[in-house]
Amino acid sequence: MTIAYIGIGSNVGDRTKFVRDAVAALGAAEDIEVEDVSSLYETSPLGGPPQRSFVNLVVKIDTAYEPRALLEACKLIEGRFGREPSDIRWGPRVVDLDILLYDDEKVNEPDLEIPHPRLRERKFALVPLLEIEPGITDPWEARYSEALDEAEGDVEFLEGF
Ligand code: PH2
Ligand code: MG
Ligand code: MG
Repeated sequence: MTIAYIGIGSNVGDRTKFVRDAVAALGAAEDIEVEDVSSLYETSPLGGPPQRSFVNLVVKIDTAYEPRALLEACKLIEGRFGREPSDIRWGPRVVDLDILLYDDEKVNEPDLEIPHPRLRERKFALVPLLEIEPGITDPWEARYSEALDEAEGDVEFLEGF
């Protein structure tokens, strides 16, 4: 089993219900155990067209899936929420599940990069990650807390999980 962190976001419809249901769907997957969940945050949209603010959170999981199988599990969950693979990049989405970290592994493939390549730049991912894991480092041992000052976006506490 391996510890991994998944970032979840929604900016369509009942955003808090969608992110909560996505956490439940992760936990229901055969080879995933949910270890911890951050609070829910309301966050300003980064990138893409003008769009509604997001609700974001981060989930810590323990998983028997290899990174590729974990990506497939995340995509399957997105599909069940009605998300189409062709949705506009960085556009509005019912639910988005992104692998942020997978133990201290590095993956560099066209459709799968771990650590998530924009994690250091995005407060909507960093703030919930650091809430559950204040001292967390990347695979090169650099602390994510040091990226917070220069990261982008506005993040407001919304409610506990
Ligand atoms: N996801 C994106 C692009 N921009 N902005 C916020 N605040 N939260 C997100 O989850 C988000 C985003 C691409 O997946
Ligand atoms: Mg995303
Ligand atoms: Mg995604």
